[in-house]
Amino acid sequence: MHTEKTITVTEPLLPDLEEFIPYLKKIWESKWITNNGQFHRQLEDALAEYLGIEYISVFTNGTLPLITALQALNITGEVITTPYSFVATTHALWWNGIKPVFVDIDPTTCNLDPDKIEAAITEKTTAIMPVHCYGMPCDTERIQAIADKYGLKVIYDAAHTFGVRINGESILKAGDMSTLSFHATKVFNTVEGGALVCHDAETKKQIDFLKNFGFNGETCVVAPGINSKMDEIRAAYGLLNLKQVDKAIEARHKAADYYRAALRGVNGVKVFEDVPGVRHNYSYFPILINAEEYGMTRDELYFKMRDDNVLGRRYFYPLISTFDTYKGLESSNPANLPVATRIADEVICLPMYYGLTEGDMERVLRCIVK
Ligand code: T4K
Repeated sequence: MHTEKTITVTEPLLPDLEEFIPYLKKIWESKWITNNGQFHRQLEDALAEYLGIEYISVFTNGTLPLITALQALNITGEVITTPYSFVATTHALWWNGIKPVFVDIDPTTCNLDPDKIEAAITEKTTAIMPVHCYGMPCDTERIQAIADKYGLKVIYDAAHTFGVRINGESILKAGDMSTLSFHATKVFNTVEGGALVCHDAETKKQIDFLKNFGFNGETCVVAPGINSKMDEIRAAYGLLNLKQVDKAIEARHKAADYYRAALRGVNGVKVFEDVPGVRHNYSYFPILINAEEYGMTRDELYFKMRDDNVLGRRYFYPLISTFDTYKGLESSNPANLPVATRIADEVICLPMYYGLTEGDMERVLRCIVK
């Protein structure tokens, strides 16, 4: 029987409860609890300022902004995307009747490999939907150059990328649009929540119509919209969490350094290093297990950790391309995706969150370092 507490892959960053009560009182007094209320508006302004961008629309989760971005940009036909992500990325295409075309990933970033994108473009391709996996930046310049050459839109699934900057600039400035997730398991959370980032006022207006059934005013519906508005309680919670997100990222940075110092020399274990010029957010801490060199497979280690009550997660195994809905697609053939297939078989994300102690990390490391 276990005597030590369970260490999960993450724990949510929670606002101070006492500080939250006055916000709830304001909501109760106003009786305005959703539909573009005061805290919803304040959260959009505060996020734009924090993230260093101009136009952001908050949503009720991180999946609906993906679906909405595809609608707002009229994307049809085929879209090039990565199989190495959470399944929501590809589901968003499917829900829009778009065919996903999977392209392999670069082993240094776990993101779409720009060298392999052009070969997958056909006359039906209308967009590229990359993911900044684990918050590691895609090669945005090369992806944009390919998009420009072929007249394609680029929508980044930036669900993992809250607060990531390259040479001081928000990564959310890349592409035509970027989406964020504010799920409980993310660096910044609003319990459930998300956002869609665009680059001009007219597009934001269109997105705001789309997230409110397409309504422009009381009686006019301008487009077949959906309901994905964030309510006032979660917007207020988000305002409070935003105040402590830098502190949380700093704590994650320290934890990442601690893990890396202990794991760098371990045979068969690969850690990912920081990229110069990038402000990382340490949203996940993936390691790769080379079974031959390490002397144990990833799954053997994963279950050994579970036996010690350390719940790492195999994000992102299995690959999206192996799920029933997608496995019949030509691009899902594992021969087309050798790097993604290998990394999905080697990855474990170690526990990583604000509040993770050195004692917790020592317990994690005891499972891995022999
Ligand atoms: N695009 C990408 C690239 C994404 O990664 C995601 C979501 C999306 C799009 C879609 O965004 P959302 O629509 O979800 O906003 C989690 C999350 O549910 C999901 O948001 C996330 N990516 C995905 C990578 O992971 P699970 O099924 O692994 O979560 P779960 O419930 O097993 O939780 C993991 C651990 O977190 C638990 O063992 C303990 C801890 N936890 C979790 C929750 C929910 C808590 O301590 N408290 C909690 O309330 O999917």
